[in-house]
Amino acid sequence: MTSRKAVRDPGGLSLYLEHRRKLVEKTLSRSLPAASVRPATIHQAMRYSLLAGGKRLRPILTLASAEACGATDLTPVLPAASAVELIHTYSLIHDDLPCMDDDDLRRGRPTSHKVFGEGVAVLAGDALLTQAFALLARIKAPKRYPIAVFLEETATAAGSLQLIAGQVADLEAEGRKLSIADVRFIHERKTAAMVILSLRLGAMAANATASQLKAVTEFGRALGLAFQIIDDILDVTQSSEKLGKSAGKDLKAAKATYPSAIGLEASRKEAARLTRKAHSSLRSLGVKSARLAQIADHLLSRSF
Ligand code: GRG
Repeated sequence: MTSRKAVRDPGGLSLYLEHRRKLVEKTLSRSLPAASVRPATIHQAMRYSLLAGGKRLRPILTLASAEACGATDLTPVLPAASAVELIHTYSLIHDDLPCMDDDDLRRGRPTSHKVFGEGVAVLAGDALLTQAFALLARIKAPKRYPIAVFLEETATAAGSLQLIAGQVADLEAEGRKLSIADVRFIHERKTAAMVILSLRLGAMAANATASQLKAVTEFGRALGLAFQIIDDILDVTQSSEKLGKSAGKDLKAAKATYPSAIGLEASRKEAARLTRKAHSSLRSLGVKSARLAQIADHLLSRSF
């Protein structure tokens, strides 16, 4: 199916998500050197983590955001969608390292450092992050947004004010009882910043107007926080097998989470409140944003 046809996807959400996942998988595979290219170890490690499955939520949001802003051809949006998944995968590899969360399981498989050793795992993360910027640099600039804007926004979201800020605050919070405001500070940076970026890149690739860009940004702010609260809830309520990563780790490592700060039921209520807020942010975008709204509902339904 071509990407142009995909925009008209008449099926339900699961068909839509499945189609988008396949489109993203194909693009991701093409975004990296082949596993045999020297030095093969690094390319094998990059491909091992990037092509290990995962929900592909962030690139799917990039594509759905572009559609919500009027895109009918997804081809020009795919490099931005891939870039966010490369950065996300890098952050997972590094987060799993012994010096960070020290995890053995990710996306249902042994973590990168377990398979390739710590040195190659660090470098695979570095190389994925770097390659993300190469993909962004190749985007054909839409009228309203020069490529420098894509690069700068991505660097900010992945940098020491957002993603890395969240990770540092998370590391420093271990074992301490945090206020809900502190937990929110971490979640907004560690998780919501990349969700907002995913949506903004899709909107910008679709040459969104300022008001469309504002709407998807507000949606991302609410959805990103809801997504991390739901992730916190799942860590307590689901098995490792179901999650494809070690469950119950947050409690063991005394991590900063919503359930530990306000309890499970209040966390569910907060995720539901944020999902309603995400919905109302989309109002001005009209029917084109229906998929974004459905994705928000779908994510929330995982927490019950
Ligand atoms: C190491 C710079 C650096 C950052 C790490 C992403 C992250 C920050 C840590 C991973 C652990 C964690 C719970 C992060 C919060 C974001 C999150 C819920 C990640 C998992 O995302 P999913 O559920 O995973 O979309 P898949 O595998 O489906 O892509």
